[in-house]
Amino acid sequence: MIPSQRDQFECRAWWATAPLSGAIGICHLNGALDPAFSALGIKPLEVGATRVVDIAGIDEGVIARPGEQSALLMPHGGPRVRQLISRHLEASGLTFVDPADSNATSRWPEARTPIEACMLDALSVTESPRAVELLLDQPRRHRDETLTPKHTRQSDPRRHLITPPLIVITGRPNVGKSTLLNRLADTEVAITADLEGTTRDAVAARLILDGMACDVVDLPGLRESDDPIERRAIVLSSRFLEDSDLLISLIDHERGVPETLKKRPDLIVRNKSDLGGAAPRSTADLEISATTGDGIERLAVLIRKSLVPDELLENEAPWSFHEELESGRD
Ligand SMILES: Nc1nc2c(ncn2[C@@H]2O[C@H](COP(=O)(O)OP(=O)(O)OP(=O)(O)O)[C@@H](O)[C@H]2O)c(=O)[nH]1
Ligand SMILES: [Mg+2]
Repeated sequence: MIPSQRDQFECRAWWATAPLSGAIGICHLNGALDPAFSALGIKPLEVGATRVVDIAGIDEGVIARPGEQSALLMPHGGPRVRQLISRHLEASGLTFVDPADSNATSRWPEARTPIEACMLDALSVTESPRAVELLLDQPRRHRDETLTPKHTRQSDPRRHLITPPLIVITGRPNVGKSTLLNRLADTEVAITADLEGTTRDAVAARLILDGMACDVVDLPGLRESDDPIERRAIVLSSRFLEDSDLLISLIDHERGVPETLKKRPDLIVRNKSDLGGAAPRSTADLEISATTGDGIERLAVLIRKSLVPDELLENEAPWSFHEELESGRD
């Protein structure tokens, strides 16, 4: 994109990250950078350079300058730091823009084509390692006129590589749902106990499963209960069932899928393989032991394949991964 005369002198800024405590924030600066650097008390930075800097006495962070007119300021991402930096920059004459009101090309002036701008947009939000190579290859694929997209953005399961899919684990009490979530997360995110009704409320964690970022939710066990709070928690958790992109019905070595399950599961996984047991194996797609870890890697692969099949990852056709590619602006 050739910047207009106005763009060359004006510096615009926007936050590419949500205001979450503890995270790193990314603030894009685009336009004439020297006034912005001096407002922040940062010494001029060459194109391609990255430096740790004091940001106007507000925070310490990193600044990177990928292009003549673009820089990325990376302080701590908490709401207070972000607010102070925004105010400071606005007081120095910078304009903050809402990314939703601008198009990818103006957000990424260093991109050589609109498709590259869309790719940079997608790369800035995806948490899935599997998306990276695919996205980097899209400018080539979109240039090749012999290839045509096979899906729209919304119908393409590869969208799950950009927006983490919701994976819900449901099942009877005590089958090991929380133990499985902890095993997948490789840390204790949910309380487990040999006691029915241990999980009273849905517990969620964002995990990378076979290279794909997913939000995995562990629900309270489905059972009749006299406790009004537990009954309410079970009703509330049913909305996760409705919204799930992938529903896992976890069964154990003794009992099968509960008849009360409101939505047909995408996967039936039989837990506690270390205990043998009487429950039929033939109904399950996979056997695992959440305690020993047996079958957990196979489960991660099965989840990813169920959501984004191998043939789509290997498919050479261009990917409509960005809404601007469909609204005809490319
Ligand atoms: N032997 C064996 N025990 C397991 C396995 N997975 C879970 N358990 C045990 O089963 C019991 C129940 O596990 P939880 O993870 O709390 O079960 P849950 O399905 O979350 O139960 P609720 O929250 O009550 O619905 C605990 O004592 C676990 O240690 C497994 O693969 N093998
Ligand atoms: Mg539980």
